[in-house]
Amino acid sequence: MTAHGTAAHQRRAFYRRIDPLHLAPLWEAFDELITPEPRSPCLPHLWAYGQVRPYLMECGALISAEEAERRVLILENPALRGQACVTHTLFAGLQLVLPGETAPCHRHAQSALRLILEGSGAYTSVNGERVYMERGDFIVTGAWSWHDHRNDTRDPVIWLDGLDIPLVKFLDASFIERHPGPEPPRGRPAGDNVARFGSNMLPVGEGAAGAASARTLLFSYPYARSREALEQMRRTEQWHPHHGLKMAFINPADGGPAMATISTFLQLLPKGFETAPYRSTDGAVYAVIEGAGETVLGDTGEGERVLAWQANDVFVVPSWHRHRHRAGEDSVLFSFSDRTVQEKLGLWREQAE
Ligand code: GTQ
Ligand code: FE2
Repeated sequence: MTAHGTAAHQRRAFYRRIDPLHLAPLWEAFDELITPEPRSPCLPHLWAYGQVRPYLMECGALISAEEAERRVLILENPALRGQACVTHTLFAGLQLVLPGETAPCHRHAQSALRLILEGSGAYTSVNGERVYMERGDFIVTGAWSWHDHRNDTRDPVIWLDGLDIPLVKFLDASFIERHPGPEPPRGRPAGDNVARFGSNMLPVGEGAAGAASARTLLFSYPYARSREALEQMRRTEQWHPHHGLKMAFINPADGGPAMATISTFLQLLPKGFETAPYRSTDGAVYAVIEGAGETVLGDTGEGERVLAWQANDVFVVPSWHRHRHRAGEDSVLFSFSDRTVQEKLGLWREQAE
């Protein structure tokens, strides 16, 4: 046997001897563990609304919102089947509440966002305060806030859920509590939250902004307002080469992200605009609110992947996947990612070309 062969043999024999002690050699795994750049196993994928919606409606006949607690179809990353993950840190799902239904009140350690895709006039209540839903609205349910959903309208309501379920699971920090009574505690009147915290003012005497910034103050971001901001700003014609016109939703108390664990964005891409190649370490989930276009992943030619999208489609761009968006029409994209978590940990990076 060669000297090299002997060494390899001796090493394997050694690994077998230490194995029962739950020991393993780092040097055999090092290059897999500490890679020169991110190598996400997650795959890019698009869920076409027209394709998924009929199945979501079938769920309506299969189980009630009450029995399901939440009637949601999970958008599972094709590379992470069975794990309820759209990326390693984030959960995404489509939720249906039919006319007359209530999804019961609970609270949990996980933070949730809703992006309304279909229906008008249903509500979710956050700590008892009703937030009436219109298409495109972005609503936050901060960690440990009581929330229930109710549809008193004549049409189904469907929205995209985004939660930090995988992240909280990874940290082994999950808690949930179901509200004991049938009725959730009634909070402030509808509209109070936007008036109180979403009007470029903060109530004097409700605590310093510093103390408030830890909590989710503002939980209602009506589309009419954010869309109007984009519409006004587009007149300057100052398009960012990599983002078009992209705004981050913020917590008005400190200018930080609207949610503690999820960054959220709204982006306008005018008809014909193509963003320059870009990648960042936060994998992102996009929902198409308006328009149609495509997102090209990978490099031109070899390994290129095209996701063609239209209104209400949802797609995922994994971490460190180079991509560019092309808008075939004036388009508005909502997106969310774990960027704020990475920034807080000093990990976030981007590469703009
Ligand atoms: O609406 O409260 O998609 O608790 C997953 C967990 C939605 C919700 C989800 C939840 C909810
Ligand atoms: Fe929930």
